[in-house]
Amino acid sequence: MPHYNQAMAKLAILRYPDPRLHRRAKPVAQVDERIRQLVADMAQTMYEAPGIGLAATQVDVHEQVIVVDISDSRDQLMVFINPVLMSQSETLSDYEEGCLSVPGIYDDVRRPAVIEVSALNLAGESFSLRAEGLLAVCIQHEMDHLQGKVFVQHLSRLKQSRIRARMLKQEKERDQDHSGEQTSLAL
Ligand code: K2U
Ligand code: ZN
Repeated sequence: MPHYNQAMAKLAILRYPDPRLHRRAKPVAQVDERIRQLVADMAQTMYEAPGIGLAATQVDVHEQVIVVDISDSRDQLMVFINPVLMSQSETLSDYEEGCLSVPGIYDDVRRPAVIEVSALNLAGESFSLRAEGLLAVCIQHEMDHLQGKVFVQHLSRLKQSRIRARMLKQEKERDQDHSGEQTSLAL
């Protein structure tokens, strides 16, 4: 877990089909204290979910910030600010993806196997990275989020409608449980 001098907060993750997940994120104008605090909060949220990636869109912040950590030791945080896909291989690969905004849903998505991405780091410096394997999948999955795209949109229309129905049912059950708790607390 990286060390930051400000208190960190666990942020609420938007659930599909929340329309805010489909907003396009704006470029970060200045890598300042506010962005460093956002990254700290996103990293904590990702580690606690647990997940191996998180995009600012998922925590209802519509700026181009992504955090990734695919390490087993969970202490190799990668930060991508204003990421740009510079190249992608013709070779495609399938990976069974999940998403913290679509809990319980996993399905195969085909993406370019090797990518090159340029971004700013937390110091505001530009860097480029060649990625393959799970790292390439994760970065592309998170960059989709910044474009307002959720991985289920790579699936068939039929699957999307079934997933949407299941997510809405899950949310209704959660709301009922929650209102039940509130009622019992009020008694
Ligand atoms: O919701 C998110 O964006 C976090 C995603 C990142 C991800 C999705 C698919 C493939 C790779 C990364 C995941 O929910 S993090 C959970 C997870 C953990 C290990 C492997 C795959 C997914
Ligand atoms: Zn996701």
